[in-house]
Amino acid sequence: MVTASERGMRLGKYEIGRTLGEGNFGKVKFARHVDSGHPYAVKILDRKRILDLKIDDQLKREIGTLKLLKHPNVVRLHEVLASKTRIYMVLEYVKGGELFDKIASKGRLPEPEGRRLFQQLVDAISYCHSRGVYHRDLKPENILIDAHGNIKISDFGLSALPQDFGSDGLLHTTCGSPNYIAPEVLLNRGYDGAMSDIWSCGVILYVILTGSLPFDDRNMAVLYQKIFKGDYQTPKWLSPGATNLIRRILDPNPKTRINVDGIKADDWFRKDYTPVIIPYDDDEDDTTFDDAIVEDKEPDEGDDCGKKIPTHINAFELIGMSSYLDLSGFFEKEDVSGRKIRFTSNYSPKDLFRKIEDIVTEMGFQVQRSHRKLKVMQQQRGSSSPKSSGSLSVAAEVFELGPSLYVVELRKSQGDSSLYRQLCSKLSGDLGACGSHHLMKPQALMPELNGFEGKMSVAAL
Ligand code: ISQ
Repeated sequence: MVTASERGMRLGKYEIGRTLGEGNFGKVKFARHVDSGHPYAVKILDRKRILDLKIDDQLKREIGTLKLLKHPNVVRLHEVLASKTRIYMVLEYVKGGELFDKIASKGRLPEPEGRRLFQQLVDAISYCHSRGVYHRDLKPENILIDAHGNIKISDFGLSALPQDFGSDGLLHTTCGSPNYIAPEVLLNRGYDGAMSDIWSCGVILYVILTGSLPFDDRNMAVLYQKIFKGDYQTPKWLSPGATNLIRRILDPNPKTRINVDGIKADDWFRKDYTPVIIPYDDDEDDTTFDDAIVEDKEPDEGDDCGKKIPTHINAFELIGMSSYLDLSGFFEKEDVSGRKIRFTSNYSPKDLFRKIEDIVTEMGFQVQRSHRKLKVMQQQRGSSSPKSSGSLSVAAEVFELGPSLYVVELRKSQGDSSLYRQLCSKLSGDLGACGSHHLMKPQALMPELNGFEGKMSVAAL
């Protein structure tokens, strides 16, 4: 439904309509080009948040790469616009909805239909990987179905933004829904983006063909164990070809896991396979890709209205002009997964909570301890008024994966995202498992140690 505030909102040459979804990094709204009448989807990013995370350069690079991705099974980025406060990614509009909804309503797909979609998925990731772009958050919600029943992958490249490449050149991450995440990603010790995307494709193939998740459990520790072990069941009725390919993909060891070329050579995969032909790129779109500054007349963006900004300034030059940093709300609406950080640790839960207390104290917070709670406060420099305070409330949960291997999950329930981010990097840096241990051999979980939970409140006054 189009709400009153959205109706008639203009963004340059686009009329903005209803909200299509809320994914990682922001809301996506329907838009129509006023001259051509062509439909688009517009992803709205908050510029302050991007600055605060110091990912403006990275976003610039990602967008530069995303503009070059032109594959029939990847949602196309048409144009990037910016206002004073926001960045707008004008994307191809995909009409059919999410693959997730299709499976949820119709159940598993017949094998030939599932194979056709999987072939498109593999074609798309193979194309993006060959251009150095990794998805890292592949799941049915990111896979849209167009009006012809073909897949279109959204959010390619974007989920890598808030994380860093470590000094080992591998991606390091901590977020995301675990069901689709490769074991090496959950272990957060650096991973190959291509191989972890392949794992997610294997989970998706399983979901498409069976209608259920290969790895699932209400108990997070058990879920992690299953993922680390590659412990899943295949229904007896699934064809041997599909069973075999899924087994080769859901190999917990990324070094022995089948790669894209292996998948493309697989007999089950090759049945009725017509590789996608990439349309000839006449570069027509590139000439209109100049990042443009727009005035958006969204009612809640009064500060943008009425200001004439020259359209020839690159949107990212404008971002660079601002030095004001404010992380507030970065994860709140748009990046739900950003509220949650996971890392593995070799410290025991008791030591973890003690060390968390030590670290936040060292960071200048005052800690008040109560039953299963740490309340931490800090006097901000130059601030005496409670009005300028930031506060943070974080729940910390520790799951045992095996002897001396734990997953720490930090979840911000409310408060200052800048503080939260600082805290998360410090805690995961200081307490995270070092690369010296190997993937733990699965052990029986000790129920009394399983699923520790504590709460930590941090407030900067
Ligand atoms: C394109 N069309 C519809 C919905 C979308 C959601 C996210 C990204 C692109 C989209």
